[in-house]
Order: sequence, then C-alpha cells, then structure tokens
Amino acid sequence: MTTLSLIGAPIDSGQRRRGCLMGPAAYRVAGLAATLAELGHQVQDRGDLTPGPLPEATSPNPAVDQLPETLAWTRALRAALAGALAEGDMPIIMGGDHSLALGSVAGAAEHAARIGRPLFLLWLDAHSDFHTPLTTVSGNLHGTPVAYIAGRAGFDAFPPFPAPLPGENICLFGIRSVDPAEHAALLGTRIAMNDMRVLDERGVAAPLRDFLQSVREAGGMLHVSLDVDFLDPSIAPAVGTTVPGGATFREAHLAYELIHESGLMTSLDLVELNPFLDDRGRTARLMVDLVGSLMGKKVFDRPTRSFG
Ligand code: Z70
Ligand code: MN
Ligand code: MN
Ligand code: MN
Repeated sequence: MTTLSLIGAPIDSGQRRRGCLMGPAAYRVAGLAATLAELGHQVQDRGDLTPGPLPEATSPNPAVDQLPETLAWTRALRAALAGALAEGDMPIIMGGDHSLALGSVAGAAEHAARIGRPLFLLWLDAHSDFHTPLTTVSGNLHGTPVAYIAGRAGFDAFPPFPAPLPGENICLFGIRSVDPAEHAALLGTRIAMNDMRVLDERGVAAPLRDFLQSVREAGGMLHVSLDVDFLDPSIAPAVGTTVPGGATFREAHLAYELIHESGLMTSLDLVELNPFLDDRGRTARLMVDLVGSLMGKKVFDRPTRSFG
C-alpha cells in the first residue's frame, strides 16, 4: 500500500503577509493524519522541513522580496519530494505559501525524469502564478511557480528546472486573477486555462475529465497543487489574497472526488492557508475535509465510472 507521507513546509517567504508558516500546525490540529488513516491509508507524518543556510542572491528586479529564503526552501522541498517519491510514497506537502511549489514540483519533475515518465500539473488556484522574478510587480515569489515549472526565462538565481513541463501538461483551474504580464505570456503557451468563465459554462467535471484523460493517455504522473484561494472566500476565509467568485463547497468536493476516482495523483501540495486569518479553525477543517474527498471519502461506493 502506498504510504501517504505528510511533510510540513512552514514557509512564509513567498509573500509579505505573515502567517502561512503556521499552516502545518493547523493541519495537524485539524486532524489531517487521522482523517486519512480513517479512510484506510497508511500515513506517516515526517515532521517539518527546515531550509538550509541562506544563499547569497539578488535579483535584477529590486521589487523581489526574500529571494535567499525562497531559494533555500526551494532546495529543501525539491530534495524532500524527490526523496519521498523515490521511496514509493505519495508526498503531501502541508504548506506554507505557494512559493513552496517552486521546490515541490521540481522534486516531482526530477523523479519523473529519472523514471522516464512525463509529469503533469493541476493548479487549483484563483491566480495563474505565471510571473517570473523579472515581471513580478508585487515582488511576491508565490506568484511565480507556474512560470518556473513551464521553463520560462528569468529564473537565473534558481537551479535550472529539471525537465520543464510542456504547456499541454499544465492545467490551471479556477483562475480569476491574472496580471497583464502573466496574461500576455500565457497566451503564447498551450497551458489549459480553465478560468471561472469556463467553469461557469462547463461545470467542473467536463474540463477536469478532459485533463485527467490526457494524463492517463500519456501514462503520466500527476502533481496537484491546491491553493486555498481556489475556494470562495465565504467558505475559506484564511488566505492573504481573497478573490471573490471562487469554487463552492460542492464544486470543490466534486473536483476532488473526480481526481481521486482517476487514481492518477502522485503528489500533492496544500498551500496558502494562513491560520492567523482563520475563523476558529474553519478553513483548516474545510481543507482537511476536502483532502478526504481527494483521498477516497465518498457518500456511496459506486463502481468507478470510466473516463473519456
Ligand atoms: C499577484 C502577484 C498570488 C497567490 C497571490 C498575486 C499572486 N499576481 N498568488 N496569491 N497564491 O502578486 O504576483
Ligand atoms: Mn497560488
Ligand atoms: Mn492564489
Ligand atoms: Mn496568496
């Protein structure tokens, strides 16, 4: 049986608002490990990662914030992900802000390249996170991982991304906040852009099934990166950047049930939970409930529907 390996990443350096570093503790208090164990999984909590020593690094863009910290975390997360996958585990990163995906997806890509399988990325987020350190206006590096993963230029301070993902291997899902520089760059790619316009018209199931089918046909590994702000702020208030019009409780559960049903997910990030902004643990508990759906919780045990 695949062991679910819980890895805490108390990282706060991808943005200026403090508090995401309390995320791993909140997931533990909200009972993530017990919820997964009750679903029949073997679960191991590997504790929290620590970043190594801070490298000397500066960016030509003076807006860029906390680059050395983010570089140190990127290195630590990449090694942790690649290591857990090499052991045959399914890593679940308890974040931490979204800059952690600079490292987690790099680790997944390193492992996928080593075993000769293509890696796919499902990015559930209000934001496209497609800035480079050269284009970011806010200077918050949590707005850059998808560009790094897709192999965009401008990441000279970072280790080269191992086997950048072709656009067609990346699916943005739930987006509704895209900066002009990101918008211009995205239009030149083959990344699937499932913004709320698409989800309102087609629902969550059809575009998600399309993407999962392409992963299955390619025999791919699938990294899922789940930003709390994918959800509507009325149900998930504990995020620094709330954007109205997010996924509802039911849309989110359905999306996660479909991902589970596909059997394709090989690694997962839970990011951007800021417990300091939460309402009596409400968002942390919702995230744990949703991860339950992602890992097999359902109302009825129906025979799995075929894909395509
Ligand atoms: C904006 C920026 C962002 C997450 C906010 C926002 C980026 N595009 N990403 N919250 N997860 O600052 O670059
Ligand atoms: Mn994000
Ligand atoms: Mn976001
Ligand atoms: Mn954010």
